[in-house]
Amino acid sequence: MASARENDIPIPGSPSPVPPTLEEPTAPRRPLPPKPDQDGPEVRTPTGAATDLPGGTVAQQGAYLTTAQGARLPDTDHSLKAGPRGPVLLQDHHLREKITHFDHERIPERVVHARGAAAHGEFVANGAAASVTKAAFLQAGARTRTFVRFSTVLGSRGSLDTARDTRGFATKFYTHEGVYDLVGNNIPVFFIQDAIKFPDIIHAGKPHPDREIPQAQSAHDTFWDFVSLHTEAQAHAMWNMSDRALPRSYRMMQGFGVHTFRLENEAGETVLAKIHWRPRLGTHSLTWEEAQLAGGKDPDFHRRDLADAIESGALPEWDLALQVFPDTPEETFEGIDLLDPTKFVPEELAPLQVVGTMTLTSNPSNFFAETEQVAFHPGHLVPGIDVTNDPLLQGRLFSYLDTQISRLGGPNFAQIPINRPHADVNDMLRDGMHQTAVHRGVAPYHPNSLDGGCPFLAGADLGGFVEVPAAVAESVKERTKPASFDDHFSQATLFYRSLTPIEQRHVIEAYSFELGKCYEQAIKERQLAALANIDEDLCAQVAEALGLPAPAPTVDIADVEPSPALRQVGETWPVSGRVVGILADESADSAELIAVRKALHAAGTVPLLIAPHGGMLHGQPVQRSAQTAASIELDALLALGPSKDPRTLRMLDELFRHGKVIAAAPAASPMLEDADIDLAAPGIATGDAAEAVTQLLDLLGAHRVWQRMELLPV
Ligand code: HDD
Repeated sequence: MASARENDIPIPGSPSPVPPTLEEPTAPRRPLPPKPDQDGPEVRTPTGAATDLPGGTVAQQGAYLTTAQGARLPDTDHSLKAGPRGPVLLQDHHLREKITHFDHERIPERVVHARGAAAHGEFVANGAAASVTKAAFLQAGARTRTFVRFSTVLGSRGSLDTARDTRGFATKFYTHEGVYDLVGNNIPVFFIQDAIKFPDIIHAGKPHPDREIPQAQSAHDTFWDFVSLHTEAQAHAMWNMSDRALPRSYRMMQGFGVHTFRLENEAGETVLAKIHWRPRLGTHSLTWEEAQLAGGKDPDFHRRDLADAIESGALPEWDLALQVFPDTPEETFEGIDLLDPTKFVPEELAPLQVVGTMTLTSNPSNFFAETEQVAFHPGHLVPGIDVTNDPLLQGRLFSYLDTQISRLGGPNFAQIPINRPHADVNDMLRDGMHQTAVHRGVAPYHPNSLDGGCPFLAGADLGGFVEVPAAVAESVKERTKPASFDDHFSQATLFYRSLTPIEQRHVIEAYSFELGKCYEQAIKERQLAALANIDEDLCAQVAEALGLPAPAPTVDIADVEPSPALRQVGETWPVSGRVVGILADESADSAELIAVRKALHAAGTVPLLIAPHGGMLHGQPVQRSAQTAASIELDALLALGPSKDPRTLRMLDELFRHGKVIAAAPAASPMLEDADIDLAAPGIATGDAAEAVTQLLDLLGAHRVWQRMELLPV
């Protein structure tokens, strides 16, 4: 190639057109192998043998940078130009490949549940479910790999974690009978009774289409317009106004399959069942102020919490439990229509029977490959678990498959490593966008003789999924619903009246806030009219906050038997994984500092050392400085030393108002006084450091100092 162009007009001082010398690559280093428990599911051929298809589990091979075609590259920082100051050449294949791929890096976010976080885990069955279902993964001792994705519903992929919202709790069980997906929420009831209304409720909850605000919130006119007009949404809205919509952590959330499912055992007997996840750490929430602070200070609050807890070894655990009902033709239990997804069955009426435990054991290696590309579907079922005619569930059976086709770019999303079954796959689905399997044979049709009749059909005796032959009542085709679906208020009343006074106060504040953010008077009045049919006192208090008259009920308010199991206050729970700040400065006694840190570790909590500056304090690594510490990430604080930093005093004030345990060694007491904290208030532990730690751990079990919160003004 000619390097000098003889006819060029010389430009004084121009650099020589000789290409820059390429630097040697740094010492080759093999990419880190994935952790053993983070491997993608194995790739299986039709005969069941693991293949070595490229791209299965490890995306990077070799130590050198290559093109997508495997050609090694000497430079990826300079595009190919006609001279150092010349235009870029179209022939630069590497530039075009790199930019083109980048241009297409994003896929459409999920239309709902776009923001989420996930982890790998394992489920171990205790065998208690064997009498009601033949599902292999629920038989005694069965161990099954899982992948769980938690999510908010309304916000976009980059929105905050701590929005007031329902949370998704979707679990993929990689069973040897095929994938089973339990695609649930942290609230056991749903907004609507028929899937045909799903686009409506979601359009109402999403940001307004003109300005695309507000993001990830229900405190706006369209949401309350829909909910107040469409009273079947009142029960779910009530849960959303409660602390349930502000989980402290994904690790401290219940999960519900919501619908009633039909289970079948080996003998062909069936029962109806609701499926629950119960967190071993208890069900805990943020306060509304904490949630709002976290939204600004740490929008990744829940994502970080989950990943950090797993990384620190505080592995989250849930028991899987069933509520079992007789499979009667009426499909009701104690007067509750089991096909109505706006209704739940109180635990006092149908106790939860634990059938196994799931532990989340590792974080994803790559967010996009796993958390973003995982595809759940309530129709991914295994023998022993079948659907019912719940009209919401029936519509979901269509929607989830359909949505993956646009979200994941075609019908072959089951071949993406995170979605691959851990069972032999031998389907007759062929070709299509992103086909990565190399199918053999000539006869992907049934019956065939050319491939020896393969693949063969399997009846129930060979582990085939055979739908339960549930009776279908003879009827006429009509767009309607059963009369039992008409009760829209009684379960909202049941939920509200089951709460403790402090939880009820939070509900009143939440309605007042949300409706206070609406502009339309008519919407506020209509929602007050709905509240009047739920609980008159609730309605009166919200009306007062809005400065509106409280309407009278238009129906007889249900006479309910409260369900104490719905309360989040009043019990004690393990403190494992709880975050305890240790506030100290140079004046701290180093032996004491080490001792309290050890004691907090030993109790299973995660201590965070907060010092005036970063770096080290008495040989201990400092995790937060006065500048980076935030009250929202602490479940409790142990103050060993004084501070006059206004940011620390503000943090103390927030901790106090949010009902967090505060323990203070003698040297820290004056600081508490500076922050106007009453040392005699409930949940303030004093004494020497060792004594303060003991008291702190004891108080932490209740999650918050509820007595203090009850005393504080609203
Ligand atoms: Fe849904 C996602 C839970 C009703 C349509 N849904 C989605 C996710 C969860 C739920 C947890 C996120 C899964 C993930 O992490 O990838 N959805 C529920 C529950 C419902 C429910 C518990 C009621 C009991 N959903 C529902 C209806 C429809 C949908 C009635 C449509 C008719 N849901 C979808 C969807 C999504 C989805 C559009 C978006 C992304 C996806 O499916 O994979 O198909």
